[in-house]
Amino acid sequence: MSPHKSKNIHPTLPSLALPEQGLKKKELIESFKQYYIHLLGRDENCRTPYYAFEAISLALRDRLMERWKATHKKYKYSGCRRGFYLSMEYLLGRSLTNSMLNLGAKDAVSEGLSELGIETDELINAELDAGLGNGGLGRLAACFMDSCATMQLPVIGYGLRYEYGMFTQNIVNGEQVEKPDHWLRRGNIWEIERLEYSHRIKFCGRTQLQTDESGKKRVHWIETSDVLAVPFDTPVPGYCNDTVNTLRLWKAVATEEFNLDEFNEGDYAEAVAEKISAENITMVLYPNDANENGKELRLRQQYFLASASLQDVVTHWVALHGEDFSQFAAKNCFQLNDTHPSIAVAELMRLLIDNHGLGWQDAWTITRNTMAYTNHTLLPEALEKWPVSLMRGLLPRLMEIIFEINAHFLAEVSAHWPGDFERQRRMSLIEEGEEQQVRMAYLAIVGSYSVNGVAELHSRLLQRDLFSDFYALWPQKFNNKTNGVTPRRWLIASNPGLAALISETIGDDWMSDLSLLKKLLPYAEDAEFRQRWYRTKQLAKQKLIEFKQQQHDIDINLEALFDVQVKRIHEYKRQLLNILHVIYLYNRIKKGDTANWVPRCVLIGGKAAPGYKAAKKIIKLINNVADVINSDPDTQGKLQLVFLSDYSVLAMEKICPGADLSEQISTAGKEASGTGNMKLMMNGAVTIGTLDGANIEILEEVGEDNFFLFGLTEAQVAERRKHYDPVSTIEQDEDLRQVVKLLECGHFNQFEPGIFDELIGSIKSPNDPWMTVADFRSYIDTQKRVEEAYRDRDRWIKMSIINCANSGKFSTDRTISEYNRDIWKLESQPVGTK
Ligand code: 26Q
Repeated sequence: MSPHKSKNIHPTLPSLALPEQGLKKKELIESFKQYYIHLLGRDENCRTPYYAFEAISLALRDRLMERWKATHKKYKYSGCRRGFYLSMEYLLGRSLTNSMLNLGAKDAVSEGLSELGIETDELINAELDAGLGNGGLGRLAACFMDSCATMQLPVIGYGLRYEYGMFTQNIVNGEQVEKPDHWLRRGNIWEIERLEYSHRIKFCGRTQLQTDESGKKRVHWIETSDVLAVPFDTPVPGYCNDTVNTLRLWKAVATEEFNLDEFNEGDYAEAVAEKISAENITMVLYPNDANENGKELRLRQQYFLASASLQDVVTHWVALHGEDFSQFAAKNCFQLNDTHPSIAVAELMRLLIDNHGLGWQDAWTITRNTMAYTNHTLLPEALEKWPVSLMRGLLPRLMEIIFEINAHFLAEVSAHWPGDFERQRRMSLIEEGEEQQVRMAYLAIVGSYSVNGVAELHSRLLQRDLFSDFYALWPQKFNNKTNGVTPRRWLIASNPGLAALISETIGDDWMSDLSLLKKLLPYAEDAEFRQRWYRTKQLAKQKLIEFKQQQHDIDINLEALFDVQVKRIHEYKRQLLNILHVIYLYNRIKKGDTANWVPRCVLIGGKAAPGYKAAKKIIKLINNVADVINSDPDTQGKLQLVFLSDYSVLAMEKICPGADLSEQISTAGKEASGTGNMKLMMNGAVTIGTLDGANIEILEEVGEDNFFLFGLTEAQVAERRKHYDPVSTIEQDEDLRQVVKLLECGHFNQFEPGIFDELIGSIKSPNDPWMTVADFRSYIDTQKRVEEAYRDRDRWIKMSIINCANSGKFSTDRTISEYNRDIWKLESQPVGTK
């Protein structure tokens, strides 16, 4: 019997009224003490702040729990349409500050704790980051959860509960060394296990056509190896509004009857090994932010997420509506965070047809009206493909369904373009070749009613290039949803100093309507306000210095321009271009060309995928250049280069308040959107950037006077590529020639000959896809304009204020309201706990 159908075995339970738990200082602290002393068994002699962190978190969790229940009830009884966000990644970071903030309990907690002699910051720092994601896409999912709850939308997030999150990065001899991140080693105070809502996930086995009593044919997927999906729920509070949504993460657990036979036959070790292999599914997050094709475990993870989540929704549906699916599409929609969960298209078909007896056409109509797909990449090589042979072995029934979807789809294509076999070949869900492969993006497009990119340019390029055939067939499916970031985490919580200054100046309504930040604009002309803004920035820079000093003993100059590039290390993001500029500055210092010098501290941080050799070499280069520059007496007070190791959500919370300059320098047409650009802008950093991703929209918001634009446009990149000749560009540019010479002569790798040869070779190649050399001159000249602007403090502060004031568009509240208006069409569900 499905868990949803079970009768309430404690009929008195629902009326078990609990005393209301206030958010007043006194009540919170009573509750804190109760947990600290009685549940955790600690007292004032306890030396580690961890248990106090747990106790205060439990006290807050209780308060969330009431609201969580109330929200759940509201959704249940209103019978509202619901949205489900399917994502392999949620980069949540820490939760304590967020819970305090969204519950409106920040002051009560810190005052109460301080009366007990406890420093709230110490407890905040005892929490580990939940790093269940790689970068932009994972953090976007977390920001979306915050905004959905804040806008009181009935959205559940579904994901995987990885035992190990994103690796931690150590730098040893300048190189990245990965260390596993066992973030759950002390448990996770914010989650609740819900065994009763577990589902069984099938793998392997074979299919068999059977005829039932009524003569109806049904496919049975049999002889499978099953794994249990056990949900762990995390509360997602909205901002001061009593809504608490759910993030449900699945953990893989071996089924109970696990290989009884083998146990009984005495093959104990085999049986235990298989159990472990089942539980491996959710053991570790894949640390690639681009496609690492063909790994079976990854496909297992994807199907595990899709199947568990869809079964959850479908069993819930059946518990309420029986086998009547006529309203299913009217009441449910699924947003696919990239193609990672896109096997959901075939899985929904399977559940509807094989488990609930729907016909193909009915099931297809439902599927096509419930799925929506978001693409996050323009790099064709990063589009996911799975070998047919692999999928057939692991998911035989799904492979059959995909072939059938493809047959129907190709019939549509041929009806639209009769006789155009070349187009059928191009659009087929199956790529032919030495090895047949399933094109997951095409499956997602064919099975969805909406396809969106994550910034204007990105969405346009998807239509023009990557998915042009599909756009020609179904133009109405395609749309844009420019990304955002949640201002609760990325401004209010991370930069309390600036948030307070803003609220003192324009009130605090901006916190849930970020467009109101525009009210700051007139204050850019107010000298006293600028002075306060400057002081706030300096304080944040000081704090950033202190944060960095915990890692490394380096004296950073507070007066320097803080020039920040933090993001995954990838060739298309062009950290190399940044380094070329640093070497250029260094060379000028060495030549004595330092009139009107603006001191600069270049901070670069990011992780490289462990298997991405070139990215790892870039990290090594940054560290080697840093060693040479920072230890040269000539650069003192003028130039520093710092590699920020182990970049993470937590690190970004410390970095963005203190940044002056935001480096967004990808090759035009390659960065889908970027979201670090938005976080930095919101905190008053000025962008130096190419016309790429959401940079273009940032530029539109702030105007050319408040943005340092450089580089080729996407169209110019395409044109230049035809006759790209970096070697002659280098020869003709004296500054660049000297920079490349310094690199080639081994100045930064004196005891490690040749280690950078490949990197240097890559930018000198006419086939360099990222065309780093092509943008060098424009970048250097624009950096000169940056210095001029920074030298004029008043002008710089004005730019900083104007950037923050115009960042309203980049709140995920705006993004989510657009998803909702155009795709989800959910009704907001106000919750009252009273
Ligand atoms: C795929 C297959 C196997 C293993 C891993 C992966 C994988 C995992 C993560 C592929 C891609 C990702 C993440 C991609 C990502 O973060 N993209 C970024 O998404 C942001 C949010 O939309 C954008 O702002 C960035 O421009 C985009 O690079």
